[in-house]
Amino acid sequence: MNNAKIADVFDELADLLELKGENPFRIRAYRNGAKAVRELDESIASILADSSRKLEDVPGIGKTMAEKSQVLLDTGSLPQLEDLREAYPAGVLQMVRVPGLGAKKAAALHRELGVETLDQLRDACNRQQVRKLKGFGAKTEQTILEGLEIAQAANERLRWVEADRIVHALLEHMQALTGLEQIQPAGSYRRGRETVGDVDLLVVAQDRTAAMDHFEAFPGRADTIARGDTKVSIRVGESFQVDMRVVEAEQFGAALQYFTGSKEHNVRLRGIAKKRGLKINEYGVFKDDDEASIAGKTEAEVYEVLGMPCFPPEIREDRFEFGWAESGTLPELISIDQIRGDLHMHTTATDGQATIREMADAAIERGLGYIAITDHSKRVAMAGGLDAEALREQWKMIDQIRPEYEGRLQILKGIECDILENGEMDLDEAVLMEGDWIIASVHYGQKQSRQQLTDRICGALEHPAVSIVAHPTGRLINRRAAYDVDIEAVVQAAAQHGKCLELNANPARLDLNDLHLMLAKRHGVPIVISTDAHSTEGLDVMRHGIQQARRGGLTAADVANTRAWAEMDPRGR
Ligand code: DGT
Ligand code: CA
Ligand code: CA
Ligand code: ZN
Repeated sequence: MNNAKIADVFDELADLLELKGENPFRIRAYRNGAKAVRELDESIASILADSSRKLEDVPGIGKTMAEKSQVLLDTGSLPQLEDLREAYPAGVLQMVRVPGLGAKKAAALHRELGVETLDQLRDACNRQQVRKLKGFGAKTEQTILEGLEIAQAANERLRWVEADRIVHALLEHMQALTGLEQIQPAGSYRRGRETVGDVDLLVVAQDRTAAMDHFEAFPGRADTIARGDTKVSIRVGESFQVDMRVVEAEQFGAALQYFTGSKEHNVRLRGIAKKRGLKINEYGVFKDDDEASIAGKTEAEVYEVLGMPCFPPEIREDRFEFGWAESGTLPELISIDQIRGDLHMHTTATDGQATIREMADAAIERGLGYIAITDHSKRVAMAGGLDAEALREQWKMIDQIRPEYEGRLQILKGIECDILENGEMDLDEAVLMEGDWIIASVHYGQKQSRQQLTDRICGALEHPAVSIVAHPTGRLINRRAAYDVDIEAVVQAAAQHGKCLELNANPARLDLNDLHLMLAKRHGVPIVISTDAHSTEGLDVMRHGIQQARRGGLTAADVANTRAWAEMDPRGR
């Protein structure tokens, strides 16, 4: 039993006693004890082993706590803890830590509804059982559901958007800290990777201990993994880790550069520094035999003294960025305000939740100048896909709606037409040619051979009516691998036939990926970043697509929907 484990036991005891409704003073004594033990700079075991010293003399550790520590060291457990664990299953304890819940509410849910796991809790919320309890309401139910999402935030690597939710909750929590001067997430999160292994937070604060304490008080914290002088690691949800480092203001830029990484980028940078007779680490840039750093306050100055541009975090992977810097060709990466239209979205005509007008209004609110309505074709029967007749009906409706949006938004007639298993398009060329923007996509037969899939997609790109292929590899991040397709052949076919390829901005898709995007750029194939929205809020995922495009090194010139519709209209009308 080391200090950290003993501290965890005290914290758990405090939580369990709170569930039981114990005297708040006793509960606080355990919490203070946990904190004292965790921050001790020598081990409890060695103090107890020293007959000339008494553990209860350590501030924050009373007589009871000292005795329990002895029992813990001797036996590895506490009878009282075992009893309480029987009374309150682990799931109930997890409930206490769900943001928005706390001990009182968790105990009530356990007592009144017999809820014992987080899954059961979610069920109870969804069946609207929770709002019936005294002291709970529909709003609490909603808060709990949101809290559950954070608390249960998957194991392993999270999709970027899931890490983003945690980061936002954390940033909001940390804003309440008095004396907070700077806070910035670094690591793979800042680089915008598709998935994030853990979050690395950097903080400048007037009071380091207070900052660390406040961080540990994050309601989403499941437990503390480690706490040192300047760094705390906590677990959020099942197994997601967040590291927070408190750094000096003068070193903030150096720390930000270092902890943003990537590791490979840093290794290269260290080599560059060395050639200039400099040393770089998380504390600053140093002249070999000099003590004071010559840069470190801001990231920009760190790069500047190395003769490097301040690379956008999304490209710090040691792929092309150093070459670009050397030749002075670092691209001006695309930004979201350059996007002028969204060319992939669904409506109530198939599996979308909003009407054409609702989507149009939402698009205007988001500053777009044109949208394409692209519902599913008939092969996607599950979603009520459209046949030629239904599609022409929808297009007639668009003709009627257009005048209302004159001068504000162009509404284009589109379809997301399936590429059938045999390679044919789901709808006839005649009807497809009447549309403005025809998306082709694979939804069925994803298990086909590489040759079949490649032929299907390249065939679609050759089809005279088709403008673009959507989510070209079909992967779902953390869920489903890409289907087996020769992406190089697809890019070449797009180039040959003058067609676009989609970067689907849905954070679960981000398809094409960064490497594919670079490939497309090299072949001069225009990328269209689309939301594939199924609701008005679905239009907001554009930012994820932009982040992915930046990781692929794309500029506004590489992305077709940064242009006015008239300039990219495949039919030229
Ligand atoms: P992740 O968490 O697996 O998604 O990826 P990162 O990139 O966030 O990696 P992480 O959390 O292990 O470390 C954060 C940053 O710290 C990393 O991007 C670069 C820096 N770093 C970590 N270990 C090393 C190292 O051994 N050498 C150098 N130069 N930098 C390192
Ligand atoms: Ca990380
Ligand atoms: Ca880390
Ligand atoms: Zn779609």
